[in-house]
Amino acid sequence: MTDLQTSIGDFQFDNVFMNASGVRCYTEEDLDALAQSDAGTFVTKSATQAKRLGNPSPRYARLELGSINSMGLPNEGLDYYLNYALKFQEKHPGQWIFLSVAGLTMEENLAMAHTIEDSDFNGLVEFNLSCPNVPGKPQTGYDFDRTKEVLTNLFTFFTKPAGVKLPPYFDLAQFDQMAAILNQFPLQFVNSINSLGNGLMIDPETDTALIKPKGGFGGIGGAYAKPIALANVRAFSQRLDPKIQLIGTGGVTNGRDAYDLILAGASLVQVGTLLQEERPAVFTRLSRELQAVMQTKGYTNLSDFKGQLKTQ
Ligand code: RRO
Repeated sequence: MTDLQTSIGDFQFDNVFMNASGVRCYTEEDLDALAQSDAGTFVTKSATQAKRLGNPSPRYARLELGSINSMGLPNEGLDYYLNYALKFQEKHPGQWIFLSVAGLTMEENLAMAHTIEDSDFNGLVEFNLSCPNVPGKPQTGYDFDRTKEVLTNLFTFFTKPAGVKLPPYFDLAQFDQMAAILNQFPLQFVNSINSLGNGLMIDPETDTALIKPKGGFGGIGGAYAKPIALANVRAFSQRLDPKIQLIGTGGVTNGRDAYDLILAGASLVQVGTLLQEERPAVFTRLSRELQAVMQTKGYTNLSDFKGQLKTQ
């Protein structure tokens, strides 16, 4: 048997795949479909305290090798996702999900963290420090001092298992600086990467930007992101305290892509653009393809190759 079981800290999952936050996880119906799929777990759409409608449409476009989006953090508000999670955990003891939160200010993040801390939620919390698409709001993850301040304030009171979703970095000094900060906090995981922020694509027929918000600027996902995601997962796995596990997100279009993220050090693999395009049945295909790659290598467990990238 080729086993895709994995874990983050004490949380065990039967399958290494899950959705990337934002993709098919907006409504209860979306979340139920993820729960019923072959994904090992799932994460809710990044929440703000209050419901948000997000940016004007068109705000997502399919591209030749991926996607561009500027959704602008549309979501039903934290209470909606927290209530869903509480109902889910009651119905499915022994299964754990992720709640994603993305406050527009530090105060909002801390307020949401208090709400979760005071609740009976027993899963993991992903603090999204990397939303690229809210006009006038720079990504926290690109401001190292601010990231440290947010985490310092958070961990004065937050005791539930938590991690951060990071933007892609492109300079080795950035990995050094960010890892040095993250290593100071009791994080269970780091999720790399969010979309490649502020790309631009143009419709050749009309010479018009493909999406409407922000003059056409939006986050790029899909195959375009693969080498950047691999490098970010690898760079953090080399720098983070081994207690902080990696979730690899970006550029998965087949089982081999997931295998590569695991080789680079990922303990869970998130699927964004491909899930948007292929719906939750994609987890069945990806699982089969990853198992096939493992079989050709003679591996039966993810631990047989996780983090074992060879270099020349
Ligand atoms: O909602 C979005 O526009 C969005 C978010 Br919060 C994010 O973290 N990443 C992304 O590509 N889009």
